[in-house]
Amino acid sequence: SLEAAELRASGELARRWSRGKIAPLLRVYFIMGSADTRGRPPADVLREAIAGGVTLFQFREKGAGALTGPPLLRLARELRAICRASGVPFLVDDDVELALAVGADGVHVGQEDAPAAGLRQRLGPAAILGVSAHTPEEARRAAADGADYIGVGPIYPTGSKPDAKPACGPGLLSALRRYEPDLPMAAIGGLTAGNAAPALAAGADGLAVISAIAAAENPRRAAAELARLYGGGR
Ligand code: 3NM
Repeated sequence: SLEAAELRASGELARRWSRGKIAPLLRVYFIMGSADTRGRPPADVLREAIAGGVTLFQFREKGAGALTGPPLLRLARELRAICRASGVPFLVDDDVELALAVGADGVHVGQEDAPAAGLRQRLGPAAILGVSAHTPEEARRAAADGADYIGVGPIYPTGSKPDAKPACGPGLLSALRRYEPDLPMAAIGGLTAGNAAPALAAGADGLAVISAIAAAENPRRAAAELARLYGGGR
């Protein structure tokens, strides 16, 4: 119908506008839950990481011992407040209810989570919506469903996600970049400041990391080293 076509067209326009804003946010994309910090308070690690140059944060509370119920909500609120105070957008992995409850800036979902099209509808046009994608078809559908960016990985083997697929190497990034020249892409999986250059050369706009920052001796320095890959830094 004409109405559907118009809606699609305006969605396309909104996405194109947001692309210029989204790609820079992906540069130092820090993902963390309470299991990732080697026993240190997540709030402390997040503050240090932000001081080092994190550009986007995702709260991802997963795995054995993951918080639930009121402690989960309490931690999400605490981390959300830290991000708000420093102007770093706050995303929630997978849990849309939690994202809505704490006023998150957006959500990231995998292929096995809630479909992106319905999420865009639920979260509204201003939300940042990320979708994991591993094939050109998944990338195309994510873009059509209103994703602001895709997460592509694992680039290298990762110890942070037990059910991760086999490592794909930076080559998948260049393949997807050919299919989706304008779609912001975050590389993820086993990335560190020392091994991430090929992912950026292959067309990633940014680097999503858990352990490189959350498990680092010095999370501030670790984030700064990632930020320095883009020149300048802070
Ligand atoms: N998603 P680290 S890999 C959360 O391939 C996540 O989609 C992945 O942690 C994917 O930086 C991954 O410690 C874990 O390897 C990333």
